[in-house]
Order: sequence, then C-alpha cells, then structure tokens
Amino acid sequence: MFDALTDRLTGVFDRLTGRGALSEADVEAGLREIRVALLEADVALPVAKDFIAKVKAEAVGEAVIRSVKPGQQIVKIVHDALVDMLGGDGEPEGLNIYAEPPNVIMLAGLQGSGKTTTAGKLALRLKKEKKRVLLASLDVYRPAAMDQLATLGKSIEVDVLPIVAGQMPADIAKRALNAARLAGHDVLVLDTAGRTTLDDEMMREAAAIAKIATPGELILVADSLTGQDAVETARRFNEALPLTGLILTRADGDGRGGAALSMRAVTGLPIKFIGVSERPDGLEVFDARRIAGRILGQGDIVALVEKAAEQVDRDEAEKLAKKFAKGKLDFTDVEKQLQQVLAIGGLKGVMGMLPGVGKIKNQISEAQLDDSQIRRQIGVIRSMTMEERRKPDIISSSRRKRIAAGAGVEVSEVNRLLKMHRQMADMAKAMGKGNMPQAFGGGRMPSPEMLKKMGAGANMPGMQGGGLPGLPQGGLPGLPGSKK
Ligand SMILES: Nc1nc2c(ncn2[C@@H]2O[C@H](COP(=O)(O)OP(=O)(O)OP(=O)(O)O)[C@@H](O)[C@H]2O)c(=O)[nH]1
Ligand SMILES: [Mg+2]
Repeated sequence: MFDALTDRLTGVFDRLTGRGALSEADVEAGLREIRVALLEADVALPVAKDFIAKVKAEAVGEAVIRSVKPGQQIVKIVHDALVDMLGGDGEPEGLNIYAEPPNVIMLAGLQGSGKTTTAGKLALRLKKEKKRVLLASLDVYRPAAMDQLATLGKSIEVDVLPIVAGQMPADIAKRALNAARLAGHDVLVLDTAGRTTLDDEMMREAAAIAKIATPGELILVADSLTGQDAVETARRFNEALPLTGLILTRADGDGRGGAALSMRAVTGLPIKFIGVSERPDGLEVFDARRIAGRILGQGDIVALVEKAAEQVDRDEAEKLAKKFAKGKLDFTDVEKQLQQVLAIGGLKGVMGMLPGVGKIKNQISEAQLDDSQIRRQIGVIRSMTMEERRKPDIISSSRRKRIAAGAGVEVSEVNRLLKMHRQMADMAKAMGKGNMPQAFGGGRMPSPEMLKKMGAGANMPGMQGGGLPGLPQGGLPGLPGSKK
C-alpha cells in the first residue's frame, strides 16, 4: 500500500545521505520533497504540515553525531516522527478484553467497509488465544447479512448467535449478552449494520446499542482504500460514538496509504489492526514501528544512527565518570545533572526509577520532593561566573554574597550547595579509589533506553552504563539521600 511513498522517500533519502555535509538549503529542499511525497500519498494536509514542522524542529535541535552523516541523522529523525505519527514507540495496545466476561467488542462502520469480515477475523484470532467467542449480527437491514455471519462463523468454527426473525438490533444485543453469559463466552463480537453515508439515525442506533452492550472495545472499521474519505468518516464517527480504536481494512489494496498515515493524528485513536486479505486470517496487529520501517525501508540507517547516538551518550558518560573519579566534578556538571533531574520529572521521577526505593519513599515527605529547590540551585549555579563554576574553590565569602544576591536566595543556600558539591567530590574521590560508599550501594541504574522511554533527554551523562556514580543515588545536592 505504501509502495509509491516508499519509492519517493527513498529518492529523497538517497540524495540526503549521499553527501557528507548538508547546507540548510539542502535540508529545506529535502523536507519540501518529503512533504510533497506525503501529500501525494494522500496524507491529510494539516498532518503533513505538522509532520514536517516536527522533523524540522528536531533536525535543528539534534546534537550532531560526528560518526554518522547528517543525512543519515535526518533519516532517523523522519523515522522517529513517522513512528510517532502512527501511534508511538510502545508495544501495540491490544484489545481490552480482560475484564469480567463477556467482554464485548462492537464493530461499526460504513457499508461494505469490512465489518463482517473483520468480526470473523477477530473471532478467529481470539479463538487461537483460547478465548471462547460468540459472534452476533445486529444487521437487520441487509437481507443476507445475518446468514453471511452465520456462514462465516461456521467456517471458522466459532459460535454465532441464533437468528430470531423480526428482532430489532437493541434486543438482539441484549439477547446476545445473555446468551454469552449463560454459555460462558469470554468475548462477544457484535457486528452492526452499515449505511452508505453517515447519517444521524445510524449514529443514534449505534450509540443506543453501545449503551446497552457497554463494549470494552468500540471499533470503527474503515476502508483504507477510500483515502481521505476514510479519515473524514473516522472523525465523524469519533464525534458521535465513544470509539476506542480503529481497524483499517484493505491494506492489501493499492491505495496510497494516506488514510492509514493520517488516521491516528486526526482522531487520536489507536489503529489496532489492519486487514490484509479477504481471508479470516488476514488481520495484522498494527505496530507503528514495524509499519514505519516498512514505509521508509531504511532500517539499516536507523539502527546505525541509534548505535552512534548511544556511543555518544557513552562517551559523555565516560568523560563525566573520569572527572568524577578525580573529584573534579564542577558546577557545570552539577547543573547539567540537575537539569536532567527536572527533565525526567523531577525528584519524584528519579525516585520512581530507582530500584528498591519503595520502602524509603514513604519516609520522604512531599516537601523533600519539592523541585523548586532544584530550580533554586540551578539559579544559584547560573549566577556564578564561568570561572567559579569550574573552580568552586575560589568562591570566597564575598563571592557567595554576590551569587546569593544574583540568584535571589539566602547566602545559606549558596553555602549548602557548595557543601553538597564538596561532599560529592569527596565521595567521588573515595569511589575512584575503589571504596564504594554505602550510599551508592548495589542497585542498578535504569538503562538509557528506559530513561528515554520515560521522557529523559537524549544525552544522559551520569546515567549510562548501569554503574556510573551518577545522578540518582549519588550525593547530588538537593536529593534527599544526600542531606547529611
Ligand atoms: N482485500 C481485502 N478485502 C476485504 C478486507 N476486508 C473485507 N474485505 C472484503 O470487502 C467486502 C465487504 O466486506 P464485509 O465484511 O461484508 O463488509 P461490511 O462492512 O460487513 O458490509 P455491510 O455489512 O454491507 O455494511 C468483502 O468482499 C470482503 O471480502 C481486507 O482487509 N482486504
Ligand atoms: Mg456486514
């Protein structure tokens, strides 16, 4: 489905990565081409615009990794932005079907979008997961609709609610719930009727059914071949119904893929699955990372840049570790680390990441986890001159007064920060000699990957490599553990 887009982007990337250096104009031109490629793939205009703006901001802000070409770095940025646009880096969410049974999955959508087929696909998938599934059709409008589901159920050997002539959708839904309860089904899949166009009556009916059936999943089934119309459909359904997710059918068709690409951004709903054939097993979990990889076809470059970025982090960390071991951690380093504490959600964020912190957490009062102290400390460091930051020993009492005034704090606060720094330096020296103070004991640091997932900045010196005498457990000024 994304072939044309892939071809276009490959061309752009070839040009970008082919060169050693990139001028601003090169980058601009590349971004313009990417934008056109997205629009030609039928991505919604505002989505394409946002995408480009984001890539641009990232490209400007990104630290240069010397070991890779700038173009390669841009490929990685585009890749990450695409993953984001498609739903993010995490594991696909899966279905919400683990509450008290019967868990209801209700499918809605326009006529012919693939609801009935998808109902069968979901049923088969769940059956393979050892779930007991009941299928029920609420389509009382199209004459053969119920028979279609009955036949489908038979072919995949899944129970189907018996047809009772003349019953209305809401009543069928109630009957289906009862039947599922009585027979001990884990999941009830409700297939609903489609209409050719969006109309209020259809929405009212679907909303009424949803009220009765209280589905854990209310999924819109949309035909990806209809492009921007599918996106508009999704937007409208999402306004009228409490949708929980989307399934895009006919991803095996030769559509331009724009619907799939814009859906998430426009509706904010996760794409849970894509339909990739007419057969009952033609359903794939929608994995943003995998799809992005498929679209860009630049897996090698992405991996290369990721590795290089890790190396940069590691080099930084090692540099810091060496400084630390020599007791040479100066205030520029301290500031960097304080900033990082804030970046990962303040002291609470840090505490939350530390292994085995649960026990002591209760002993720490809210006041001690107050980040305003960190902010004040950063303020203090910033009102030091560069020389003072690098050589804290020169900070005389008159300098302390000046620094305190500059930061708008009491001199005692400056004194405290200096004392913390000294303690840190002493501890660092001791560690350099191999005497691991108890304060650093044992616990492993969170991995860089984990920190990144938790929203920390890309460069996390002091937190790399598992054993660095870095931030969290170290005697950082302001950290509760360091207050002796
Ligand atoms: N290639 C392909 N065909 C699909 C896919 N999903 C559904 N179809 C086909 O689309 C047609 C319509 O599918 P249905 O499941 O009957 O659609 P529906 O939404 O239930 O239609 P109504 O009940 O009439 O509203 C059928 O021929 C399906 O085989 C898919 O992912 N890929
Ligand atoms: Mg149907």
